[in-house]
Amino acid sequence: MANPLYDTLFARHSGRDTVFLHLPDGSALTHDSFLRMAARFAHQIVQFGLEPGDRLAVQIGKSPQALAVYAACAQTGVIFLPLNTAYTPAEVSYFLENSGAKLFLCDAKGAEALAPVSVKSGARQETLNGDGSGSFADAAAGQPDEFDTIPREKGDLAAFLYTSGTTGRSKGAMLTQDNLLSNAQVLTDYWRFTDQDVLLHALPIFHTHGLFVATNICLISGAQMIFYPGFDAEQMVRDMPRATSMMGVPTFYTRLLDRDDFTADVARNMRLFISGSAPLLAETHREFEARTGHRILERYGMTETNMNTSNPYEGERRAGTVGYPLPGVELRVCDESGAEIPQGEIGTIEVRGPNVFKGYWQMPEKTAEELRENGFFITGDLGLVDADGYVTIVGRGKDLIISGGYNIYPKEIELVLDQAPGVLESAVIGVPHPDFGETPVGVLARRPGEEPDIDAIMAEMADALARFKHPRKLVVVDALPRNTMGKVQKNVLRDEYKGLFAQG
Ligand code: MCA
Ligand code: AMP
Repeated sequence: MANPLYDTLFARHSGRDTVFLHLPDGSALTHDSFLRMAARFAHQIVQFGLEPGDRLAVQIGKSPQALAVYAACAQTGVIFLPLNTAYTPAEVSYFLENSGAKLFLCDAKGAEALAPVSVKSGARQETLNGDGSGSFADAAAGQPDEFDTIPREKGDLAAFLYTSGTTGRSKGAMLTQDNLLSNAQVLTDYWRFTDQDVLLHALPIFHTHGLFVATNICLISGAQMIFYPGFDAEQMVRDMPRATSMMGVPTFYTRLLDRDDFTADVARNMRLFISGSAPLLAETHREFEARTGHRILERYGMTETNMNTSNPYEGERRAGTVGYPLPGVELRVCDESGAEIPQGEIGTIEVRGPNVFKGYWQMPEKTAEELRENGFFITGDLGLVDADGYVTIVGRGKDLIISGGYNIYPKEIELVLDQAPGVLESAVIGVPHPDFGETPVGVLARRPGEEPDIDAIMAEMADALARFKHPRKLVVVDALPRNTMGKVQKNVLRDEYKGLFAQG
């Protein structure tokens, strides 16, 4: 094939008048119209001087146009780099500079604040808004609606997704065409997606779950998507009778269950509910089955690996587990040295397969720390494999908080808190939250004789970090608990503050 990613996901639909997206205004977009838009974008990208291997960063609202930029990148061999729309200009600045993006597409609303950031990084900035308008769309409007696909190999890079780290510095995970394709193909078969499916798509498309899992599967199978700008439980309940499947983070499921109008009848045409990105409580699994008769299928993945495990489609979907390693994915549980430990015991999960990324962009040392020479990737998740082969994740070796499916690395917040006047040091912990699963709480040790100004700290936070990363509470104490080695005991703090957001 000339360009495996473009040919497999997109070119197969060329000339087809079948529906690809159902949009919130009631209209539908066909595969062919979508591909013609993508071809115009591809011409424009090339006209702006981008070549295969260059990076195109986007921080834009969820729209068919945003997906068309992804398709245009595949067709031109340009590396697609989507960014969370919640990131502040300070955060975006790092991603543009680190990736060396040549072109940056943003929403007109944020364009002024982002302009200095683009200038500093050397990226050309153009706008593309959630409604499809903007300088990029205007420029592309006059371009031809067919584009000669640029040949690529399956080992060529297709996308960068940035993932934060325990040091607080984000790393660009380099994903090849084959990383994306091999996984999407396996998942399409494993979860039995066909062109008869209609997927409720309410996830963001700047992360693995909404883009490389949900969207790629629909493209491979020819399934339709009911494409929402974001998650709204009321809309989901309204549209569910005309859908067959849904993918979501656990918050989607708890929010649906909070509604009395979410009933078995509403879910009557659904064949599959999939959950991932964060642990689904066994209790949510049971409540969902009692309400709808459906057993949620939970799976486990990472930005660096796409999906690793899944509960079975036909067999028992076991609550509290993430199922079996997917076909082609090897999974082992190891001690710190990388030696495999006996079945049933808890250790670090490592995975190997065609899904595993190529490494972190321009960070060979970080890559070497997490990707073994033998190809196994050290996930940082703690888990075990039971006698039946089901994988259970029991915790995280890495200091990570997952809030509503978004990853928050405490170090990033601690770096902001530690600089605040009156703060000697800080520790950020994740505590249970009824809506988001977990949420960050900042514990500040005051400098003797001084008092931190919480409002000023939160104002500083607003400039530095995306809203979803902000601690929901800051607590001031005299000193942080430490063990005999002098290390801050986050487990003691987690225990002390675990009831802060308890329900009822
Ligand atoms: C929004 N807010 C959040 C979150 N989302 N705060 C903490 N955690 C969040 N996840 C902020 C908003 O800015 C707002 O701030 C306030 O919380 C309430 O917003 P609300 O309207 O309730 O939120 P929402 O817009 O309804 O969003 C909640 C959501 C969304 C639907 C759960 O966060 C979401 O779509 N999450 C999915 C993330 C995802 O796709 N993860 C996959 C990553 P204010 O106080 O200003 O009002 S891929 C991955 O993890 C791997 C590979 C995998 O396995 O899939
Ligand atoms: P990300 O860095 O956004 O790719 O997040 C990946 C992390 O999300 C994994 O390393 C896990 O800690 C977590 N994760 C994903 N799916 C699940 C799941 N089904 N259960 C528990 N944790 C999960």
